[in-house]
Amino acid sequence: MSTRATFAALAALAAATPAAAEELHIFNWSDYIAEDTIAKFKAATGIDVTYDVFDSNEVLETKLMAGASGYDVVVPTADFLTRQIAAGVFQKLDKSQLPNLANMNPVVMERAAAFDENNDHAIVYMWGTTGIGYNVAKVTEALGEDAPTNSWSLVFDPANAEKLAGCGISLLDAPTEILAAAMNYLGLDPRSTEKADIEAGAELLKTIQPHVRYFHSSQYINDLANGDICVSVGWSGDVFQAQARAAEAENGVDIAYVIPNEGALMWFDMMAIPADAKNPEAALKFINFIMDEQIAADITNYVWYANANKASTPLIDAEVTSNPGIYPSDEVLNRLWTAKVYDARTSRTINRAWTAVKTGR
Ligand code: SPD
Repeated sequence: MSTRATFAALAALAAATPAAAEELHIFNWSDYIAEDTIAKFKAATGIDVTYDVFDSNEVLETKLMAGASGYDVVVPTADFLTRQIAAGVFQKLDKSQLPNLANMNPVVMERAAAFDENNDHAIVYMWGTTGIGYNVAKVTEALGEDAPTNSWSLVFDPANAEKLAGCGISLLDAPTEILAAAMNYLGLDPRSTEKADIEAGAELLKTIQPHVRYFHSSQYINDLANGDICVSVGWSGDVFQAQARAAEAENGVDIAYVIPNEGALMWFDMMAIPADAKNPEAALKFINFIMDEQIAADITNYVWYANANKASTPLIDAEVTSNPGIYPSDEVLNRLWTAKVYDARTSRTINRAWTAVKTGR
């Protein structure tokens, strides 16, 4: 074949071969998206998605700080995001590519802007609280009709924890959150960075540690739903998913979620694009897609976490919008605190204290 004929044959082959599909790599929390969201994104854009999950900010942060995570969109919680922005982990969002920003709730976005000035690097994905999920029948059986289900004393009072140990207590493996809840229970500022306060929280947790079945941040959904544990300090939507799974299984397990009277953490999970993302254009398309009012409503209806998309509110099921554990009343909102952004020294204190709690030493 002549050289000219070879080129012609190669050109014809190239024209016949479809271009490789664009790819997007996403790293999000487990149990945090509707079943069809990714398929709908692919149908709308033709972009192939690799979707991986995690259940710990610390795990995500370790990957991001090491660089070259391989992800185009990640979803850190706002207080972790602030530290990561300072470390240069994220690129600024090109807001001209995000027309659906008009759908977002300005009040929630403003709260999130406390962690990322002007919302320059990240958009709220979902938000929620860290409270207590419990098996109504088993808690009554262990503690009686007067069980203090509206109070952190349900788990943080060692006498109660001891009585609940048989049916199973789990705590999130989320040091910053559990230590803050313990400090709050002791009447200390849950946002305190004083070593003595953090250590006091740890001492309290050590008193209940022998009664804790495990520290884990995703296993409790199924375990609560199946009746394998009876009390979890967990994330709002995850507890409601446990409730829904039990109802679907018709196994007679009744799960409730409570934001304790003493107050609780309110947090925001944020979509952001790593500075070294390989496909920032597709990442922006994905973030814009999530801000579509129907897509945001579909996710909230599936995972039972509140979103920050005002336009989606009429599309959310009434049983979700009217649920005070998902959309708390103003009175309850006033009892919620937001996380402190810890400096490196405080983070070390927290990590040491947490290791001591988990090992009981
Ligand atoms: N299964 C989804 C859980 C999302 C939890 N986000 C983390 C909040 C941390 N404060």
